[in-house]
Amino acid sequence: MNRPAPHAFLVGAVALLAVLLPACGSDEPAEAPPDGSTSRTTPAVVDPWVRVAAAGGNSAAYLTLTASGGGDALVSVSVPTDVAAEAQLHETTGGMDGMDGMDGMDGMDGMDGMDGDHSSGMMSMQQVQEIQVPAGGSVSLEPGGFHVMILDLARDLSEGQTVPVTLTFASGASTTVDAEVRAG
Ligand SMILES: [Cu+2]
Repeated sequence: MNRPAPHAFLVGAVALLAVLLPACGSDEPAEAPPDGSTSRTTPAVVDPWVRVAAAGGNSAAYLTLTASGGGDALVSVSVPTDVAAEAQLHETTGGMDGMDGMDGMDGMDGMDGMDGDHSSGMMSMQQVQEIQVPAGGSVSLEPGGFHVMILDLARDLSEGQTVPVTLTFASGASTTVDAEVRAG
């Protein structure tokens, strides 16, 4: 019996959904903060959201970072422990060989169920050390690309809730945003 457990199927379905969702167009840059005159302004966080998921599983957060001044880089992320055990910076790629990044991610065991399903495309992702925000530009964390991986959820994430996500930058600055839970 190779039938995946129901929760494993759900993870696979969510992963597949992430692949199928069209990439959002580039968002308009946010307006500069009031004190945007300095070159080391913390990047602005635009439209943060988190995908609906069940306790015990994984989720992902998406947002756009806009640097009105000098560039910066997102170097770490965290969520409260009553939300999930861990958050990581990840990048999804279209390759078939990136599964090494999944080491230790017990919650992703269900991805095995997608092995051999080459016809629908395979999502692979890996942890990244940083996500660059170009000076005067922006970078989008969106389905199919960079994302904040949220591992081992302590509770259900239901549509309409918000999750505080803390972003720390190479400059040393950190900011916490409330990401809205959406079906995706
Ligand atoms: Cu991920």
